[in-house]
Amino acid sequence: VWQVLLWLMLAAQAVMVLGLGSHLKGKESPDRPQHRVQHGPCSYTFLLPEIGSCHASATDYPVSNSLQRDAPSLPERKWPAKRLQQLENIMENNTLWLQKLESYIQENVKMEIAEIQLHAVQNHTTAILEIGSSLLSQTAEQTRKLTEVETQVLNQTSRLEIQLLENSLSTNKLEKQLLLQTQEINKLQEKNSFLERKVLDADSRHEEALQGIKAEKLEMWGLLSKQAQLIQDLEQQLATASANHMVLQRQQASLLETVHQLTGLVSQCNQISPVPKDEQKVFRDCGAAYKSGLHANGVYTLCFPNSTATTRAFCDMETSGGGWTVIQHRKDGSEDFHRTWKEYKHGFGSPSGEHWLGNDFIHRLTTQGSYSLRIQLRDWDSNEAYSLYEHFQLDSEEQSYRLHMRDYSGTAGRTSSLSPPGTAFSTKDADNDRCGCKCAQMATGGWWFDACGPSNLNGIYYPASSTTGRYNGMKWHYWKGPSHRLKTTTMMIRPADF
Ligand SMILES: [Ca+2]
Repeated sequence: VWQVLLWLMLAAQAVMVLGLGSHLKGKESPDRPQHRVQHGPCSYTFLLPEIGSCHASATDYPVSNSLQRDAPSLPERKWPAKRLQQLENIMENNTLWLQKLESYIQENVKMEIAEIQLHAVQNHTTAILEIGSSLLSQTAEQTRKLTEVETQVLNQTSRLEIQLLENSLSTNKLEKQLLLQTQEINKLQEKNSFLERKVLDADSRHEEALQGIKAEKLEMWGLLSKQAQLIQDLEQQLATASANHMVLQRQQASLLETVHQLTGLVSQCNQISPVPKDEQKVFRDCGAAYKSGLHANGVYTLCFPNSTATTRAFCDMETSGGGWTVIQHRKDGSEDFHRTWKEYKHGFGSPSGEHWLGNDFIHRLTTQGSYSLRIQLRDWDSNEAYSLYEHFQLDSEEQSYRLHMRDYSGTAGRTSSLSPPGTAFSTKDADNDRCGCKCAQMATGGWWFDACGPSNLNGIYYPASSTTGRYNGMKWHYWKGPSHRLKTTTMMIRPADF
């Protein structure tokens, strides 16, 4: 483009050189002739010089203007022929020059277009190359990323494989453990069945034991009810005991007086009577003495069965046909009956007064034959009553002088007041009763205490002045109640077939 412009400028300069004078003059005239060249979108306009106003000759102003042909024709007379020829030559030269210029411009334009096209192609190629390179770089990036991903996947795969291996190993271990567990479970099941059998056995045994325990429980209930009754009695006795303390003291004084009187009587007896001849004989029992013709009450000498040993006993030869060997007698409370086992075994007191003949002798006598027992009672109002047992027997000392009696009758209660058959003898130092307590210590004296039973003729001797009964007093329950006061008691035995 710049070259084309350069060429145009050169052409303009040439025109100016050709007709400067007329050119200046032509400016002032708008009707001056023009020449237009069209080349594609570009158009070139050339102004042609005016020769008419020029006074100088054509030779003086040599102008090379090829456009003269196109200029308006001037009157031929003003132009000399020579000059015209010159102008024509110049015009031809200019025309040639312009043609050259035109072709040159065309060539240049072509080159320019080719260059532009080349440039565009280059730009395009560059852009494509850039796009290609960017695509390449993107591809490389993608490839790199893919490689990374592949590496990660490979790592993961190897990790998973390792885990799989570990898992299979642990599975093997677990299988082994499972096997062991199964074996142990089998063993345990065997043990369990064995234990179950044992438990069943134990259950049956327990059931039996339970039955036994239930029976014992029932017995215990019976005992408990008895105990409750006794406890009630005891409470009553305790309440009265304190109230009667003063009374006891008075009784002691009166007793002392009685003892003095008795001492006087004994001394009188010693002075009066030596023992009768008949009484010096030895009998098996009072029944034998009676049958030998001795019918007087008194103290007789009796021999132990199958022995040379003797003892002395009071014989009642009057009551109910006589022949009774007195084994217990109380009448005034002069004798202490709260004695030991040994004392009850051998006997104590005086045969003519208050007396206990002795368990040993009673046992021997009642086991070598069949004997009856009669219990004679009198209260402070002189009421009398008796209890009779057709059959009476005492076991040995080894068997705690157990009581055996049957065929009860009498007036001292419709029910027997003795403890049930089989009851053992107890003293303050020998507890053989059926009570958790010690009846012999609570009720005092030696007796066949059950738990503790409805009778005790060896309890404390309470005189008439005592207002209420006491649990530890002499007692024959089914005659007139547990607290009815007794004045005299006699227990005596006789052969059943007397
Ligand atoms: Ca006891």
